[in-house]
Amino acid sequence: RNVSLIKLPFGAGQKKAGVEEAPEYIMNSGVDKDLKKLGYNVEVVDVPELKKAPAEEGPSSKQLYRPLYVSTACQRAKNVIAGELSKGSAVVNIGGDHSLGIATVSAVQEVHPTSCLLWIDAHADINTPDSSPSGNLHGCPVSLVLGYAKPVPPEFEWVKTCIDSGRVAYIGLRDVDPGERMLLRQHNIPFFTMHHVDKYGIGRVVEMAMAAINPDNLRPTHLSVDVDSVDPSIVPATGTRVKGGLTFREIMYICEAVAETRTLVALDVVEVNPLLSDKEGCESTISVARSVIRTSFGLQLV
Ligand code: DIR
Ligand code: MN
Ligand code: MN
Ligand code: MN
Repeated sequence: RNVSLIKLPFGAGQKKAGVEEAPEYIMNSGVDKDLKKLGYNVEVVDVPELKKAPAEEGPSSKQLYRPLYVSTACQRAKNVIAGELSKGSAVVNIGGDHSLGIATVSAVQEVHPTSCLLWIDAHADINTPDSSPSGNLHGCPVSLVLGYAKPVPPEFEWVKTCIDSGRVAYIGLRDVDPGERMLLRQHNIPFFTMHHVDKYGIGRVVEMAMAAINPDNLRPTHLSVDVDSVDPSIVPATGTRVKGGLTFREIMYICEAVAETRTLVALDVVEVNPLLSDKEGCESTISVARSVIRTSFGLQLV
C-alpha cells in the first residue's frame, strides 16, 4: 500500500501567522519513518507554491479574509491531492489551516465519490460566507463542499457540491456559532459534542458516528483532524484553543477505530501552529499530530 504525505504550507484561511510552517515541523518529527516501519511505501509531496499569495485580492463582496488566496491555494492543493489518490495511494494532507478542507474534500470526493467524511474538531467549520462571524475561511469549508453557501462567492465557483449531509459526521464539537447550529439541525448532520463524549464514552460515540455515515464499512473514509479537537493542555500550539477537548486516549481511540475499518483513504492533520506556544507546548502538539498519523494507519498497541 502506498501513502503520499502531502505538505500543504498554507495559512490564509485565518489570521494568525505560523500555521503554514507546520508541515515542516510535522514531517521532521519522523512521520515518514513511522509509516515505512508500518510497511507502507511512502512518498513525500511538497506544494511550496501555496506560500505565494496572488498580487491582488478577489472581488468578493462578503467580508471574507483573503478569498482569492484561499481559493487559488485550494485549487492547487486539490489537483495535487486528486493526482495522488488517482494512483491508488492513500493521502495524508498535512496543513496548514482547515480552509484546506475545501481542497481535501473536493479531491477525495472526485476520486472516491462514495466516501464518507469524519470531521474531528472543536468547531463545525460549516459557516457560510454570510453567517461567518470572523470572515475566516477555515470556519467555512464544510458549507462550501455541501453546497450551503448561497450565493457562492465568485472566487469559489469552481468548488462542486460534492458530498451530501448523510455522509458527514462530527466528533469533538464545543464551540459552534448560531448559523452553524441552524445548518447542522436543518440538515440532520450527525454531530457528537464533548457533552456526548462525556455522556456515552468515546467508544459509543465513534460507533454511532460510523454507523451513521459508513454503516457496513463499504465506503472509503476521509478522516479530517483539526488538532484543536484535542484538549489545549496537550495541544496548545493551535490558533483557536477551546477548553474541555478530547484526551490523548480519546483522539487515539478515534484513529484506532478508523484504522480497524481498513477503509481510510485520506487523513487531514490541520491547524498546528508552532509559533503559538513555547518549545514544550510545541513538541507536545507535534507529537500528538504524529501519533494521529501513525495510529490512523494502523499502529498496533501490542
Ligand atoms: C469560528 C472559529 N467558528 C469561525 N472557527 C475555527 O471563525 O468561523 N475553526 N476556529 O477551526
Ligand atoms: Mn477547529
Ligand atoms: Mn441536506
Ligand atoms: Mn477546523
